Amino acid sequence: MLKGFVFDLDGVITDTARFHYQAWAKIAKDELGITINPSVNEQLKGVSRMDSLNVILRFGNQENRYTESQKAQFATEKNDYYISLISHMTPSDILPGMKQFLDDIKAGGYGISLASASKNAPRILTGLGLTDYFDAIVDPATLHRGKPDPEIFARGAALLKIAPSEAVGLEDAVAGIQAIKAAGEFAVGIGDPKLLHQADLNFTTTADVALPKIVDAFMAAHP
Ligand code: G16
Ligand code: MG
Repeated sequence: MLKGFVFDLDGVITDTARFHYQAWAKIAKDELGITINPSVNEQLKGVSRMDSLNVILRFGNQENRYTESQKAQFATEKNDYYISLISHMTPSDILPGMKQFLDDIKAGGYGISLASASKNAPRILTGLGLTDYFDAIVDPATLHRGKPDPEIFARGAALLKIAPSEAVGLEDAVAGIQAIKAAGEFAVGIGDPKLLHQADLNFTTTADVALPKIVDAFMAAHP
């Protein structure tokens, strides 16, 4: 029986990727002398802060140039700038259709949790005015491994006190869909269906996401 929904944040509820990109582009240029491009940006989605920095250093062939404490300093600087960018977020930054979808699942009595790799997720939900919809938020600082490891989505269901087989996970990234499937949950992909072909059900954009379609597909998969 379907009992709850576990949400990714960036790319599903709001588009923070553009702010991550803006902040990383500035730090990369000013501090590392590396000019990043949109293809690097794709590799940062859903990836933790420190792993994102490592992706950028690898891209600039500077993998072993800095000490861990220097790297921590760059990551802090990026985060300070990122926080200044997201501080202006409002409910108008919710992706199309997602407020209505959250209202529908709340009205349906389902549990709702957040499985975001971002340590800034609670702050972002506050800006969007969505905090009260969430029964639980996974704290990414307590995780051992990032997506595609199932840990974050498994925790998202556990916090709702439901079994993975009773949960739907929503994701826009390939690694996220893999994490949902590995956790034993029903995967809803949002984005290019070719890219997200491992999902159990796909919507091309957030505006298309509809609760009845998810319930039907979930029930068909759990006869
Ligand atoms: C998000 C973004 C990633 C970011 C990560 C950590 O993941 O997609 O680009 O690096 O969070 O964010 P922070 O530096 O704020 O802790 P998700 O899981 O919401 O897609
Ligand atoms: Mg995402």
